[in-house]
Amino acid sequence: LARAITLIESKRTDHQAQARALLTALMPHTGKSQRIGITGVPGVGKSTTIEAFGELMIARGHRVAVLAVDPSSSRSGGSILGDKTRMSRLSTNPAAFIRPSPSSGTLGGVARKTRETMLLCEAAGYNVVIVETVGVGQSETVVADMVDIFVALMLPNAGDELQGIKKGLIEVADLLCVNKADLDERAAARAVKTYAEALHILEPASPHWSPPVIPISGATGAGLDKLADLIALHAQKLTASGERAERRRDQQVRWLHALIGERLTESFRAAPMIRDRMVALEAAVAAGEMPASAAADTLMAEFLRA
Ligand SMILES: Nc1nc2c(ncn2[C@@H]2O[C@H](COP(=O)(O)OP(=O)(O)O)[C@@H](O)[C@H]2O)c(=O)[nH]1
Ligand SMILES: [Mg+2]
Repeated sequence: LARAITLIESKRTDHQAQARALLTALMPHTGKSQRIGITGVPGVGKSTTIEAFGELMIARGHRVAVLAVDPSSSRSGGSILGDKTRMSRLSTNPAAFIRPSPSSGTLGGVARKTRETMLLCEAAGYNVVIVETVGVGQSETVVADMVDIFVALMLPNAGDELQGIKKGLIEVADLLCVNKADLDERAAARAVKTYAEALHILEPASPHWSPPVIPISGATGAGLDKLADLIALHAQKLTASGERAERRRDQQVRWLHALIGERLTESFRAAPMIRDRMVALEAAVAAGEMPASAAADTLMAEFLRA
């Protein structure tokens, strides 16, 4: 599995061709896992919770893969997901597989590798795949679009935090967990209530599922059984209604279109006549001498002519 992933992450053209052939051959063996996305601000307890939750799922008889989509890795090389050493227990468990995100690349590139790694993990027999990401920038919508259920971890100080919550995060979450409930149970209960009310005014994405809000503690493990039960219930309901299959179909097609867009942009930027003209037209647009739309049309026309 690790070798196959290295192949997928490789930038060499021959490796990429091999990776494509491998993935194509493995397609019939993919798709049989429960795909779970987990997000939350740095420090909310994602790694701690995933480790305890992963152990619980293994105790329930599952094989668990943990992948990361880390938007910070693209530019600084630094990680906002933090050290992976926190999952030291899970990483030595033979029924677990842990893979940090590739250390370079755009968010789109990292997400592509993560999607393909997910398929490899499924083919290797992992029936629970957890994708961890931070709730900053675009990474949470990117991850929400590759999983069956998207779980957001929150801190118990909801009053302060609610102000800063991006509406987008709550809108894509299928399940909200108020973590660190062990620190102050009453504060956690208040936060659960606040989030439940905030969710109540939103139209649920599915007619068969209203996102629940529960208190948990990744540190003590409290609430994680409930979390596992709710995830199983979500899978059961949305599979029965056909929504899960539909969601996956839509995700695949959106992914296809994203890839096409990415490749077109790449070949556009790499085209020699574009590179030369781009500099001049960029300057003209920057100086306000030419409308951006006219510059784009000119470049596109040249690209298509070549
Ligand atoms: N008391 C308490 N501390 C926690 C809990 N979950 C995580 N922490 C602590 O919060 C800090 C950040 O946790 P971590 O899992 O690295 O957060 P991440 O950045 O979201 O991955 C660490 O010091 C953890 O030990 C919890 O449920 N209760
Ligand atoms: Mg972490």
